Amino acid sequence: MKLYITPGSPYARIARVVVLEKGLESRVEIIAAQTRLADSPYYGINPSGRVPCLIRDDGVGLEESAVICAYLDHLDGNPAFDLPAGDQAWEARRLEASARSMLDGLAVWGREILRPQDERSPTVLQHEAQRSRRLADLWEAEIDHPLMRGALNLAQITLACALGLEARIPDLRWRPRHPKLCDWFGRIAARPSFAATAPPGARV
Ligand SMILES: N[C@@H](CCC(=O)N[C@@H](CS)C(=O)NCC(=O)O)C(=O)O
Repeated sequence: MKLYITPGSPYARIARVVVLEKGLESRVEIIAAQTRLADSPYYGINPSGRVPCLIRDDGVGLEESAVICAYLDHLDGNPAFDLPAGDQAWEARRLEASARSMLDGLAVWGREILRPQDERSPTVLQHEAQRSRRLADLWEAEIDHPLMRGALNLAQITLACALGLEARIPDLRWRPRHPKLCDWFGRIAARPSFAATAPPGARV
């Protein structure tokens, strides 16, 4: 299989973490795609131009980090990241959605600062900075949830990939006033799967 990524994409990082956590390195070739480039050859592989994209062994392409993670997780018939049973499934979904919400906002922010200075929208920058502050407060309160402290799951992976964007967004400063989140992030970032996939610029 081929997993198309960019080194700085937090969505691609989620899939790369799952590749490593599931020990799939020998089955999944990681390939850097040229995104956001006119006429990129990558558009012939994935017309949306987005990463991650997994090209399965049968040639079928899968988009969306959550879909790719579920596919990779089920390859060995022993999934590690399925939802827990009963009411806990709703808690897992709720936490994963909050983590993805933070990630989606930070991705918009990160994209905005890659634009030429005179094309950046101060309104967007301010909106996303404020959203990130509210969500860092939310996670400081939520990080002791048993699902965030127990076995690795997609809510944890997604949140860690979101917080890791501090390496790409200089004004993202979620650490001050969030000691529990700092401690949680420090531990998850030390896992080999996270250390190996840290975005360029990250302190590892
Ligand atoms: N919802 C998608 C988001 C993927 C996404 O937005 N990827 C960005 C990189 S962080 C991308 O490929 N952007 C290139 C483009 O927009 O052309 C997922 O979870 O995989």
